[in-house]
Amino acid sequence: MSLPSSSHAYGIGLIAVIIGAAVGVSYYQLYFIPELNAKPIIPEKVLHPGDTTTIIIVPGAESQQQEQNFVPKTIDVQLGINNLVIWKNTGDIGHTVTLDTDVNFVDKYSGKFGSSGIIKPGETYQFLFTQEATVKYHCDPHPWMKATVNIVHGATTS
Ligand SMILES: [Cu+2]
Repeated sequence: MSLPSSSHAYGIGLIAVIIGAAVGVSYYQLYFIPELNAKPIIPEKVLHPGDTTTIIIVPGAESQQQEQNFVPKTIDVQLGINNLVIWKNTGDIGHTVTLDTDVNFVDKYSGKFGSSGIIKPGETYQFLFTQEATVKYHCDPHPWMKATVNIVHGATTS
């Protein structure tokens, strides 16, 4: 009669192991994975760079005859150094900073790039870049206003 009772104990032990594994797997899927996805690991220097990069939207930027609109038109931004970029509209009419439609870019930390609407004269739009990318953008009302920001590794993040 000892055989049935020991196999019974074995059965309970096996069930306990299965339940334990199931609890472990669901904890991993429910809590651990979302936690990882929600908080990308970004160096402190990148989250709080010592410097900023300013891009000026100059007066007359809306003119197709004028070469200068976003100044500078192409710029390298270094992660951990000056990766907080500020667009300042110094012109007389509103403009936007809008991602080109053929560019697939979403910053893992800051999300979607681009001003939510018109940047009025005297106002600014800013974006914290946290990963390497080539971001081509334009102005929505004046699509001939085109520019590029290259986000590259900084000396302190390599
Ligand atoms: Cu414009």
